[in-house]
Amino acid sequence: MATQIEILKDIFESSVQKAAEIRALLREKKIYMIDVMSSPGSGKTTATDRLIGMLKGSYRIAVIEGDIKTTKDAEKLAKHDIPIIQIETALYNSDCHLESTWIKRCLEKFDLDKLNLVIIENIGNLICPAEFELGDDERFVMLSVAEGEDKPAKYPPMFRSAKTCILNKIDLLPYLDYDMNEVMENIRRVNPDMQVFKVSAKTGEGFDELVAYMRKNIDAKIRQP
Ligand SMILES: Nc1nc2c(ncn2[C@@H]2O[C@H](COP(=O)(O)OP(=O)(O)O)[C@@H](O)[C@H]2O)c(=O)[nH]1
Ligand SMILES: [Mg+2]
Repeated sequence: MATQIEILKDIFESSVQKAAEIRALLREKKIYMIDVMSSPGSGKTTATDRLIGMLKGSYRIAVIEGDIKTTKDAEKLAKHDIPIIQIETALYNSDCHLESTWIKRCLEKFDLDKLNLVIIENIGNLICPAEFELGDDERFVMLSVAEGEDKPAKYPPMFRSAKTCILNKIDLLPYLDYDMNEVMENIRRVNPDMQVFKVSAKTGEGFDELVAYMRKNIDAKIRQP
């Protein structure tokens, strides 16, 4: 008799399953989780540093840092004296994205009863992190003006998968031939509902608006009866 060949239809199945478990856990514990994605160097760590500084008076925050190698980003945030776990994917085939199974392990290590906000800094790359559900409440895609206006058009899955775009490094605009209308048009074409915040993680410009928006979303989840 011929061997029955099975086709694995959903290679992301276990990852999606874990993400669903994470979502249920975070709902029960009333914790808001944000996944921050971008290409390397657009400013995720610098912005996370600033956001923690602005939010830690109101929320109990933990961070999950993803990189292929080093604990450099975790070290930059250590001054905040909050729980931080670094994932080095060099231990897992140098994967270019974070996976829900690892996020679940991190959440098991945190004391979840003492947290209400988890920020994940995903691996720097505009491609595969978009494909892997982590069970978060919201995805931020960060794009720095130094990367050019065309990235939303070139990497549509990333810009479609996130709800919010943080356009960073606007302090550099005087030194660049950057067309703000063009980038906004490229974003709108891929994701018409995307919320866009224009900021400088270096100077802090635009962060009051971003933080107000974040507070509204976080509070809507963690303060519900
Ligand atoms: N001029 C300027 N530089 C920035 C800004 N945000 C980050 N940087 C710099 O960009 C580089 C990469 O930032 P980092 O936060 O490490 O990016 P990540 O790789 O996305 O985490 C560092 O040298 C930062 O100091 C910004 O708003 N303006
Ligand atoms: Mg970083």
